[in-house]
Amino acid sequence: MLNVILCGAPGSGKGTQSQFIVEKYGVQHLSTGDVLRAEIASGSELGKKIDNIISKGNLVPDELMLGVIENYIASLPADCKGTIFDGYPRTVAQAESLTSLLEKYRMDAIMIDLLVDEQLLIQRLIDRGKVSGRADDNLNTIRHRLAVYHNQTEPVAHYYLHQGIYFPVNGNYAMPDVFIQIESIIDRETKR
Ligand code: B4P
Repeated sequence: MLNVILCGAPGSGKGTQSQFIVEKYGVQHLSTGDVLRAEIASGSELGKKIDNIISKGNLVPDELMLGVIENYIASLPADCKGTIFDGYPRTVAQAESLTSLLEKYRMDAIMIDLLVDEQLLIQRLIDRGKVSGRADDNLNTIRHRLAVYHNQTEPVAHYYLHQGIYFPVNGNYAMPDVFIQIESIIDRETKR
């Protein structure tokens, strides 16, 4: 089973690379960002609360995210080839919860960290904002999201480094060239 925890700053290409991984390896894709946006689109009371948080560039509370992940893992089909955890965990508390859940279900994982220069991240998100209509893809919110990333999400890399499953990737290149690096890590690590 192939479980990949795909991390990186906003706009680092997590969603983009997840699609390539799904196509090549036939695994499931869990994007916590997509799950949250679907809840917003449903117009529920919860969705309104989430919208208020995301549009300001903040992270949704850990307890809420844990519920999403628990439900997801518990409902995986028996013949599942694995999962891309796209955008989860974003805090050390989320990483600890995910470790406990994976242990409970006897699942292994590797963590791939997409590293991209800050100027490029900002440019990509501004470009995406022109077509995505996402409330969080504007310059002020992008700057705040990057600050949140440095404060709350970057420590997650150290957490996985200590666990010995941390694999950095240079995400500054064109999409197919980023995927070549990811492929080589997955192919090498799944042969072990
Ligand atoms: P996400 O939906 O995860 O989105 P993201 O970080 O903004 O973007 P991603 O890295 O997926 O970039 P993409 O491939 O689209 O999060 C949104 C929000 O949801 C968060 O800010 C937070 O509020 C909330 N949230 C989500 N998960 C949470 C959690 N676990 N806990 C709490 N809150 C949570 O790429 C960006 C753009 O760049 C695209 O237009 C793409 O085409 C382009 N691009 C990608 N790779 C490129 C490349 N190599 N070269 C050129 N362009 C590239």
